Amino acid sequence: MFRFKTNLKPSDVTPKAAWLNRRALMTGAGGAALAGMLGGTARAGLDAVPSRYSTAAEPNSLDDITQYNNFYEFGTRKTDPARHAHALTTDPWQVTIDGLVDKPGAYDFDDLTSGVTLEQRIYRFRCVEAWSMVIPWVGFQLSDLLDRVGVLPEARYVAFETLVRPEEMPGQRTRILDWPYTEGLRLDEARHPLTILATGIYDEPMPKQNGAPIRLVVPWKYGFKSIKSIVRISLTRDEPPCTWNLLAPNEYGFYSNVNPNVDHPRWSQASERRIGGGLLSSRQPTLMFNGYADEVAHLYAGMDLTKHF
Ligand SMILES: Nc1nc2c(c(=O)[nH]1)N[C@H]1C(S)=C(S)[C@@H](COP(=O)(O)O)O[C@H]1N2
Ligand SMILES: [Mo]
Repeated sequence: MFRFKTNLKPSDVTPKAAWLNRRALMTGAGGAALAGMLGGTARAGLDAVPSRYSTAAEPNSLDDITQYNNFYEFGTRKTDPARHAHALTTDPWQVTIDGLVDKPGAYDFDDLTSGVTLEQRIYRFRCVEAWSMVIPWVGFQLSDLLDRVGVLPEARYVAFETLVRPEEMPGQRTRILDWPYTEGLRLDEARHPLTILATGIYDEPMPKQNGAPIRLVVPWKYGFKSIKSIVRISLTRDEPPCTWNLLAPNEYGFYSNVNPNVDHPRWSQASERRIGGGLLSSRQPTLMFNGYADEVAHLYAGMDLTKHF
């Protein structure tokens, strides 16, 4: 059985309904008084206040988040991952960390996650296809892991690889992509506090269709940078190969920062469709760096973002 190790008390990450109710309560008039009356429950709720990096935007439902996915290892339709990912074996799971590090090795998932503080990070998530969601990830900063394995001074990039297991991943029995799916970040992007390795959503271990047991989340970049089901992390001197960038470099840049002013060659990036049932579904303007400009714009100071898209 897959075991989910967390340092959070169960009360810290609550199911959506309870969390939303509590938040409404806390922000409503008289919320403080009510919270006092509710005693233990309300106290636990205070512990669950989103981290300073969380958005106040309304999270999507677990249904939205787990039924509309991109995970080409399981097929190219949005419904394929939910249909096929249950077959993926995620325990045991090892992540090889190699390249320019002090402590290379094959690390068990449990070793990677034991002793780390898991946080709830409610992030906007913007796919390059111009749809978006708000997702309450559970995870830890990639920088914590980099510190633990010790990055050598020559390292300038971090490369990531997804599992290759065609027996369990039907999409990998086709040549739609060149497997393994790979991605990469500049080291300063990888070390940025917004960059996390996520191991859950809401209070659940990572659903398989979302990249169990561990995936990257870089909220200011288009979704394809947030590589799923990671089995290798390498510290490199040179810019690593990235699946979509190699496939169509004029369409998908190495950086792929969300940018409403730089259109995809085949569609506008100025706005996005927020996934959500019924009336919640809406068209909205896309924000520079997906709304994280205050935190990350300095990483790209002086760069021509139309050239380094
Ligand atoms: N290994 C792997 N990682 C991947 C993908 C993929 O096909 N394979 N798709 C990417 C794309 S295009 C997006 S938008 C997000 C979708 O994440 P979600 O399904 O959890 O919303 O995963 C990204 N990570
Ligand atoms: Mo995407």
